Amino acid sequence: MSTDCSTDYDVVIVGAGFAGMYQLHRLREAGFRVRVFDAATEVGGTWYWNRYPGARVDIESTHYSYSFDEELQQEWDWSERYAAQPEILAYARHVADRFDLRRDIAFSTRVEGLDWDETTQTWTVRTSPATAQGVQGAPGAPAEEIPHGGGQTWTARFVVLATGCLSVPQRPQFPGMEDFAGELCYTSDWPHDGVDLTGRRVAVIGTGSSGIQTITAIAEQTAALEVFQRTPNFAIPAHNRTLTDEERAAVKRDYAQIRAADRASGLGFATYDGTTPLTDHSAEEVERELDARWARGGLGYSRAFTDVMTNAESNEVLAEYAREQIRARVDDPELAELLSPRSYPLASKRMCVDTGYFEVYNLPHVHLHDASTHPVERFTETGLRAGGEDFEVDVIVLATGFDAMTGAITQIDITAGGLSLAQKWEHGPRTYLGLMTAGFPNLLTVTGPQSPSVLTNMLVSIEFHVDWITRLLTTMRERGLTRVEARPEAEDDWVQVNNDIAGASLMPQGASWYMGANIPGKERVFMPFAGGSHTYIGLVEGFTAANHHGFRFA
Ligand code: N01
Repeated sequence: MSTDCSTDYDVVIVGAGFAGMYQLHRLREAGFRVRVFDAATEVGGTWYWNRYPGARVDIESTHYSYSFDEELQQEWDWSERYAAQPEILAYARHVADRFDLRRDIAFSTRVEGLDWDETTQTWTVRTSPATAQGVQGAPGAPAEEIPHGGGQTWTARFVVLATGCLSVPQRPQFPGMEDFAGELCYTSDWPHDGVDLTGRRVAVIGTGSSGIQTITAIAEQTAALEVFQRTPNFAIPAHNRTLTDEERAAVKRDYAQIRAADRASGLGFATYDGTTPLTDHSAEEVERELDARWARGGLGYSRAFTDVMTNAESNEVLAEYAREQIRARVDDPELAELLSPRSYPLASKRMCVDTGYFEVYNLPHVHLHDASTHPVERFTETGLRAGGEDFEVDVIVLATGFDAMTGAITQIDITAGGLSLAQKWEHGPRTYLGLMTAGFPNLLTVTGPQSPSVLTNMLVSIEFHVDWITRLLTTMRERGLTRVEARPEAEDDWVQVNNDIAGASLMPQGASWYMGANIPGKERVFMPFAGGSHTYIGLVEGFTAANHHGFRFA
C-alpha cells in the first residue's frame, strides 16, 4: 500500500543493474510506488554494456548471484565456475522476467538531474531520451522502438542511486583520434553485434581486467596484436571450468551456509582468510600456503595472511611469488620482466583473474609495448604512433577503465538547497556510511563511496544496502516520517574513519582507480571503505540499532 499520492512516485531508482532490479523488487513488495530509469535498452547494468570478448566475472558465480529468493537460487544453473558475460546477462533477464520487473522500468531514459524542493520535500527528477548509441557510444536498439520516459520531469519522495561503481567509461583523448580510418572500440560499450577480428591487425590500449580478458580472448584470431601497457597488473589464475551436476547440486544443498559465510567474510565471499601474519611463518610454510592458494585460484590469494595489506615486506613476498609465476609462463625473460608489476603493492590496484593471459605473449604475432616509457602519442589515419614509432592497425581497442565510484553520481546534476553534489564532492566523496550525503535529504546510494562496494563481492554489498534502505523507508512510513538526512558531524566522522582505515594499509600506495588516480584532475582520495564487509555490516547495524545514530528525521 502506498503512502503518498502528492508525488508521481514514492521512490525513483536510477539504474536497472543488479542493485536497481533488487531495489525495485523489494520496495514494490513493500507497497511503495516505484519507477526505475535506465539509459540502456535492457536490465543488467555493467553486464549490459561490457560485452567485450572474454568478459567474465572474477568472483565465482555461485557467490556472485542473488541470495534473496530460495526458489531463484534453486532453479538457476551456472554452467561455469566463473560465468561469462552472456550468461550473467541472461541471468539478469531471467530475474527481470521472474519478478515481472520490466513493467516499472523506463529504459532508454537517462536521468539528467535531480533537484530537491524543501517546501514540498520532494525530488524532481529530470530525464531525457537516451538512444543506446548516445549513452555510452554503444550501438543498440534504436530509441524510437523502445518505450521510454525521456524528456520529462517526475516527482518522488525518495531517490535511490543504483548507478553502479564502474559505469562511466574514461575515454582518454589522443590527438588525431578523428583521423583514424579503422575501427575504434571501447571495451566498456562493445558493439552489440560484435566485431570480427579474424585476420585483422589490432591494437589494445590498457591492461586492467578488461584489457587482460580481451587480449586473451582475441589473440589467437588476430593477424597481429599490439598491446600498449602503461602499468603491468597482478593476475591470479581463474582455473575456470565447467561445473558438474554434482557440484551444482552440492552448492544448492549448501546455499544457506554459503550465503551466511559470504556475509560474515571480509570480501563478501569465502576466501579462507589466513588468521596469522606472514611474519609468524617459515619460508616453507609460506610457500606451501601460496602454492595452495595459487592452485585454488581467484582473488583469495591476497588473503593468505593477516598482514599482506599492512606490512610492505609481507606484501612483497606474495608479489614476488606472483612474478615468479609470470616468469614460468612467459618464454622471453625480458617480456616476463615487462609484464611484472613492481611499482605498487600487490592488491593496492585491483588484481585480475586470468585464463592463459601471460601465455599469449609467447605467440609470435603478439607484441607488448611499454606505454610508460613509450606513450601513445597520437592516432594516425592508419593506426597510432607510440614512442616515435608508427603502428599500422585495422582496429584500436580502448580498455582504459572508468571514472569509478563517483563518476556515475556526479555526472547527474544533483542539487539541494543551492548546493550541487558535484561541487560538494570536488575534493573527494563525503558520505555517511556510503548511504547518504549531508545536505541531500531522501537521497540514498546503493554501494556508494565510503562503503565496501568494489572491495567486496558486489552482490553481497548490494543486497545489504537494498535491504537496509527498504527497512529504513518502511520504518519511516510506519512512524509517519517523510524526511531523512545524514548529520554533517556523523559524515565528518565517517570520512575520517575511512581515511584512517585506508591510511593504515598499503592500499593508497597504488595509483589506482580506487584513488581516482586514473582520471586526470580527480582528487586522490581512497574511495571504498577498506575495513571489510563484515566490519562494515556490523557498524551499520550497530548505528541503526542505536536509534539510527547519525541520521536526522522529520
Ligand atoms: O579498467 P582499469 P578495467 N594511455 O582502470 C590504462 C572491474 N572489472 O576496465 O594502470 C595508456 O583497471 C591503465 O593504465 P594505468 C574490476 O573491478 C572486472 O580494466 O592507469 N593506458 C590500465 O592499464 C576492474 O578493476 C572484471 O597506468 C591507459 C587500463 O587502461 C575494473 O572493472 C572485468 C590510459 C585501465 O584499467 C576496471 O577494469 C573487467 C592512457 N591514456 C572489469 N588510460 C571481471 O570481473 C588508461 N590506461 C574480471
